[in-house]
Amino acid sequence: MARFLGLDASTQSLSALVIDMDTGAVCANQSVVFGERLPQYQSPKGFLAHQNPRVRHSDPLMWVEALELLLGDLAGAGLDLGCVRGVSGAGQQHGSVYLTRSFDQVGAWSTDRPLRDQVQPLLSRRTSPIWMDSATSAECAEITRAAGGDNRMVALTGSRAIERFTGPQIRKFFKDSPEEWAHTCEIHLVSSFMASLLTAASAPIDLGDGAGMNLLDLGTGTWSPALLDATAPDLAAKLRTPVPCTTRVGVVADYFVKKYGFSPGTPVIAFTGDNPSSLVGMGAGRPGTAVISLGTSDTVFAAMTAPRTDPRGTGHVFGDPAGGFMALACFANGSLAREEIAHRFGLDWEAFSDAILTRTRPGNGGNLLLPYFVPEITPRLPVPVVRWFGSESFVDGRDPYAAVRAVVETQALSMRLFSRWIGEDMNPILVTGGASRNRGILRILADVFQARIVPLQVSNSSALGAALRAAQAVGGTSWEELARRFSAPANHLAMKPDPRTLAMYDEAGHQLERRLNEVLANPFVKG
Ligand code: XUL
Repeated sequence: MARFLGLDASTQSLSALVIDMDTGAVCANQSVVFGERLPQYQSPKGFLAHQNPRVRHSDPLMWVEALELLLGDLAGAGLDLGCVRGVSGAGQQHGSVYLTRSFDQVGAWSTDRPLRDQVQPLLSRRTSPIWMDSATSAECAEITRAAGGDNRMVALTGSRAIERFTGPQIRKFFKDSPEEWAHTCEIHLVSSFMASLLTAASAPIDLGDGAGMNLLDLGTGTWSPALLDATAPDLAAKLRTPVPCTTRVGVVADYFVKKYGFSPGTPVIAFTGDNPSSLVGMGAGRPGTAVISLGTSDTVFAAMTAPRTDPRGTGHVFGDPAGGFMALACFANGSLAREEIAHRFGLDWEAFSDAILTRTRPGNGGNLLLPYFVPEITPRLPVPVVRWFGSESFVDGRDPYAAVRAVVETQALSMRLFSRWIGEDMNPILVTGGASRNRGILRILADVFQARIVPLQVSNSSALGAALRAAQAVGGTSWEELARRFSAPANHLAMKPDPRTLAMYDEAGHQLERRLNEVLANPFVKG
């Protein structure tokens, strides 16, 4: 039996998906939701509470415990992990883990003690800044200055210096915590950290996720000496050489063989970022298909036919696991903003969808909401901004249905606005993530983008992408064949655009841009 396991360490959960090459089936698809299974970490949404909304950290030990729980669940559900021929994984991008000793110095995990207890003494920093953290504006400015300006940053790394990116986060740690910094000998992304746990060795960062650090020279595929210097002293010594994400980085450690039944010598392929992994999971690793991912963050991405960067400075270029590069725009107020509105008005997801499909009309009678409940990445808003414009009942919070349509229309319109630079074909658009089965949300995406919106059969495209990457690297199956077998679109769930809404959404897009410009000019003023 040729089976491949893909893991996905996302913001709110750790998931596993197993594909079977013989039958073409997904034979396991399971998650551990941190808030539910690991309440002791006090991270109901996957991160620790902090009074400053710009600070967002998680406890890396929560991810370690989740790995054990998840493998235990799989084995407990009767899945024979001994049949797995290769493992790869994905992680929320940009988050970083800091160690006092290299995983290589640890050698092997002891089966006498839980993994968590063995990892704890290795941490030089108790918490990990994650992609939602935006507390590094000063460091971004310092790095940009040292590197020679925004344009130089973009030319080198594909992105401006960005608050959540790992380089500025590393610089802040070095500046704020000199003692812990002095004890740090190795730095990992969430992806390479998870791969290191699994192999009991220091796994290198891959080029896909590495591109989200403001440290990688995209032209050479190596760390940029100028950016390493601009970020922190001796940084080169704390990072392993980055590798293409098809690289075999080790084998599943003895600990997991003994405890969960993996076969000895099971190869582990480099882990990458959740978005690059999702790109191949969606069967979109080759240019020609754009993807919208509706998760904790919403992202719009596509494999690139030609090198391009975002003149507005909010978009990014990452490595595409299938070769070349991918373009991406990321929005922090994704599912958390939708949940906020649903929760505030006591609506379940069916009622949420119904509010769009049957109770409100495109354009929302002119009602408009800026739904930035947490600091926003795109456009760059350093503080939460929530503003209601329109009818009295809407502004006063007495119109739940209009509020639902308003949050989704603004999300879709701003995805369209801020992904134009990507310049790739945007019809059809594949859609993935938790909200990709919500018909109301698909309706608005189809009309705003005037494109056919197509969900996948499998909803966890990042874990699927990880399993496919393992199959490609270990089994040698081509990307095309893997996509044909496992990334089938659910055409019966596709949503077609209504051309009558075109002019109205163009106008709504202008309105939104006008409101955003007002707020961007002075985000700290209360509306
Ligand atoms: C991408 C980004 C997010 C995280 C969340 O740049 O910050 O999409 O990867 O998982």
